[in-house]
Amino acid sequence: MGLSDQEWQRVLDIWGKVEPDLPAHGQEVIIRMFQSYPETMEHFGKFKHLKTLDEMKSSEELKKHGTTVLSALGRILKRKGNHEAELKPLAHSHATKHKIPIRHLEFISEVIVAVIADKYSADFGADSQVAMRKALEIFRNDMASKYKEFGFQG
Ligand code: MNR
Repeated sequence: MGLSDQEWQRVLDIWGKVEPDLPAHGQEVIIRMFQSYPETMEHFGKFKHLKTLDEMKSSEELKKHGTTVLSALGRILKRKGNHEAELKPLAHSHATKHKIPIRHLEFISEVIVAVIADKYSADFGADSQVAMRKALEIFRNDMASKYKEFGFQG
């Protein structure tokens, strides 16, 4: 099921709040993902050595990666589901190179919603959260079907 125009509007409205502070939020998302779901760290040769929260917070490389992830996600959300061109290369690298299970995309989706809810509670009410979860679910479903085209069961 797709999102209504109103739901996409809610998604893009809250993204508009998140966007000016993308590096800080990206850093927070990656750190929370690593802390809440430690197995996600195993995909990252370049971050495996980070042991403590302080080490994670001090890593410019981690912050840069967080920015990369949220920038890509923002470009996808702005397509309002019409995201084939943006999704395909991402699905290709995550299926064939990084080998990221869909389960881990669920983890990061939960973390993204939680980080936005923490920082923008006044602007991220129940209806906006529902809309964002739906948008992230569509993203994951489309990643999953592309994964299969690339021969990765996810
Ligand atoms: C790289 C976006 C979720 C693991 C990248 C890159 C982008 C990206 C963009 C850089 C270009 C490339 O390699 O395609 C996303 C988006 C995600 C997401 C958007 C969901 C919202 C995850 C999850 C991971 C993971 C979940 C693991 C648990 C990786 C790894 C790399 C990478 C590993 C390569 C890092 C490096 O530079 O060595 Mn991703 N992601 N990603 N990603 N992602």
